[in-house]
Amino acid sequence: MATIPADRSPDSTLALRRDGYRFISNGCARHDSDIFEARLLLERTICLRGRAGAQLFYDTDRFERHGASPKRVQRTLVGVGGVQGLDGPAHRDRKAMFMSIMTPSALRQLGQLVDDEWRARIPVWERADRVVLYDEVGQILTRAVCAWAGVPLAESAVARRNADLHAMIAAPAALGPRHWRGRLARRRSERWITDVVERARSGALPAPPGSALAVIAGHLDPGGRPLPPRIAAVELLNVLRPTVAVDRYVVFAALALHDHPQWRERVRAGEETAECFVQEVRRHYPFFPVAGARVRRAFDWQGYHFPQGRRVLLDLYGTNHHPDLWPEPDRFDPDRFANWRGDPFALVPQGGGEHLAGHRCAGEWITIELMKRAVHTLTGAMRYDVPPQNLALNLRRMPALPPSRFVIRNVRRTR
Ligand code: HEM
Ligand code: MYR
Repeated sequence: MATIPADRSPDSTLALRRDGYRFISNGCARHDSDIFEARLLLERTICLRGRAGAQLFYDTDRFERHGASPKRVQRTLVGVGGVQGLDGPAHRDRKAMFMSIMTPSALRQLGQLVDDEWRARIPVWERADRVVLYDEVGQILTRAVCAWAGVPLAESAVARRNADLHAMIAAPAALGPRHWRGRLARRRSERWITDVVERARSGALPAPPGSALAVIAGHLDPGGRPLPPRIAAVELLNVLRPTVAVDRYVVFAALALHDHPQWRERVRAGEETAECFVQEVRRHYPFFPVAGARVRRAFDWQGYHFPQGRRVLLDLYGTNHHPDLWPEPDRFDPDRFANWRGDPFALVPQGGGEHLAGHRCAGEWITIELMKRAVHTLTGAMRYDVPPQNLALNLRRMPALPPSRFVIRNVRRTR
C-alpha cells in the first residue's frame, strides 16, 4: 500500500488562511498529486481534487457527513441539525423534502418575483448618484425569496434580515468580528424563523400550498413526526440564505460582463449563450471552496488507504480549475460550454454527483434560473456605467467578493 503524500508541517491551518481558494491546488502542485494529506484544524485531513477525486467523494457508501462540519461552520453558515449533516435514509427523506419545493413552476414564480422586484428598483437607481449592486441585489433577493417561501417580511425589516443572511455567509472561515456577527445573525434568524414555523403550524399564518414554509412546517419524518421547530427553522433558512447568496454570483456575472464586454451582446441575443455564460461564471469565480466528509468504513483507493473516520476535503474550486478538465482553466470563456454534455464530477461549484441520493446542492436550478434572469436584466433592461473602483478579487478571502461590491452609476431603463 502506498502512503498518501503528506505535508510535513505540524499544522497547515495557517497555510490555508494564506493560500485561501488555492490551498489544495498548491498542495497538489507541491506533491505532484491530486491527493495529499495535511493537518488542518489540528486533524489529519485528506485533500482531493479532480474528476476521480470528486467521483470518490460523492460515493455515499464510503463517506458520511455526520461529524464532518466544524462547529464554526455549523454555528454560522448551516446551523445544527440540518440536511447537510445527515446520512443514509434520514438524509434521503430530508433531501426529498427540499427537492419537492423545486418544481419548474415554483422556479418560474421565484424568477418572476425577482424580475418584478428588480424592475421596481431601476427607477430608484436612475435617481441615485451611485448604486452598490451587491447590496441592492441582496435586498431584491431577500424580498423575493421571502414572498416566494411564504415568510412574511415587512419592508422596514428587509435591510436588517438581508444583513443577517449576508453575515451568516461571510462568517464561517472568518476570525474576529466578521465571525461573531455571523453567529449572532444565525441565532437571531433562527428565532425569527422558528416563530414563523410555529405560527404556520397553529394556523395563525396561512402558508401557500407548495411553498417552502408549507412544505417544511408540514413535513413528517419517516416515523411520522414533524420536525422540531428549531430544525424546521434551520431548514427554512437553508432555502432563504443560499437564495440570497446568489447575489454574489450576480456580482460575478456583472464583473464578467465588465471585463469581457464582447459578451454583453451575445448574452442579450441568445438563450443558449446566456446558459453558457452563467455556467462559466459558476465555474470560473470563487465561491464555495471545499466540501467536507468523513470516511464511513475503511477502504483502499488507487493504492491508498482511507482509514475509518478520517476527515476528507474535496476541492470544489480546484476541480473547477483543473487543467485536465478545463483547458486554460483561468481564462473566462463561456464558449467552453457550447457543446458541453454535462459531467456531474467536473463542474462542481455547488457540489457533485446526484441531487437526491447525495449532498449536491438542492438549489442549483434556482441559482441558474436567477443568474440567467439577472444577466438578461443587466444586458437588456438597463444600461449603466462602471466607475473606477477596486474590483480585484482576493482569493485568500473566503467567500470572495470585489471590495467595492460592484458600484454602478448613471443607470438608465432601456425597456
Ligand atoms: C448544499 C453551494 C445556492 C440549498 C450546497 C453545497 C454547496 C452549495 C457547495 C454542498 C455540497 C456538498 O456538501 O457536497 C451553493 C452555492 C450557491 C447555492 C455556491 C449559490 C448561491 C443554493 C440555493 C439553495 C441551496 C439557491 C436553495 C434554495 C442547499 C441545500 C444544501 C446545499 C439545502 C444541502 C444539500 C445536502 O446536504 O444534501 N450548496 N449553493 N443552495 N445547498 Fe447550495
Ligand atoms: C449557502 O448559503 O449555503 C451557499 C453559499 C455559501 C458559501 C459560503 C462559503 C464559505 C467559505 C468557507 C466554508 C468552508 C466550508 C467547509
